[in-house]
Amino acid sequence: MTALTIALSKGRILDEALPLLASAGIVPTEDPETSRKLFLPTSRPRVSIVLVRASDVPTYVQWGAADLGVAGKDVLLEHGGQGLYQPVDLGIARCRMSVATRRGYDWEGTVQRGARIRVATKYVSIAREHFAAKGMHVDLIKLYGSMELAPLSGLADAIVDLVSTGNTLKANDLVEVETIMPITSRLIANPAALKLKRDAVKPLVDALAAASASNRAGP
Ligand code: PRT
Ligand code: MG
Repeated sequence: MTALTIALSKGRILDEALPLLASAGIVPTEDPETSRKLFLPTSRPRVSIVLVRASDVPTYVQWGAADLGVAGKDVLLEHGGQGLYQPVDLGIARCRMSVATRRGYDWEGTVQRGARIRVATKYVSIAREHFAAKGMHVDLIKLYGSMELAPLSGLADAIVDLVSTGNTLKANDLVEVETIMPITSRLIANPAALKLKRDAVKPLVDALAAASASNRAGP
């Protein structure tokens, strides 16, 4: 049987992907959260899981170091998606990409006046495209974390960040002023693996599509 490698990231994607993989008959033989191994064997003899940073998952799959992976739409849009198939929206790790400002900031007025503003974000491509489509002039400031700090410290007028419960924004006295897009995580596949390892990959893709069907249907 063909060997298969699946790239995942620890945290919410792993938590929500494991039940889907389990229904496809793939269960890690060690606890991924506590194991120090980066390659985890599974209940299927030739299938293993490799744990990498969330933003590195598309890179592993693009170069064929992993055959399949699970990555957020945010990560895929920033990566560009070159050399990747995205056969299934798994409907997991659901959140939204939003614009937020300090409470009390006159966002509507700023947009109407067409004022030039500073926006801090880790998601520069998504932000650039969003504001260009609105015809807004923005200076984008690239950050790697703690975006909430930017409006509070005066670094930027607004941020573009992921929001799920909204608790992080609320705790920092920030408000969501625009929703850019809903975000879920997708199954991604290396095109060559999809062809050359079709007998192993196709049933797994189909099983994951079936297991995630109720996620996509929504509540
Ligand atoms: O942490 P690391 O730098 O290694 O990578 P990462 O942050 O990309 O990984 P991880 O595991 O945090 O996120 C993986 C994927 O989960 C992301 O690419 C998203 O597609 C998805 N996801 C879903 C989220 C959230 N929900 C989310 N709430 N990713 C991040 N957040 C953060 C958000 O950035 C903000 O800081 O959680 C905070 C807001 O949460 P609420 O609930 O307070 O609104
Ligand atoms: Mg994180």
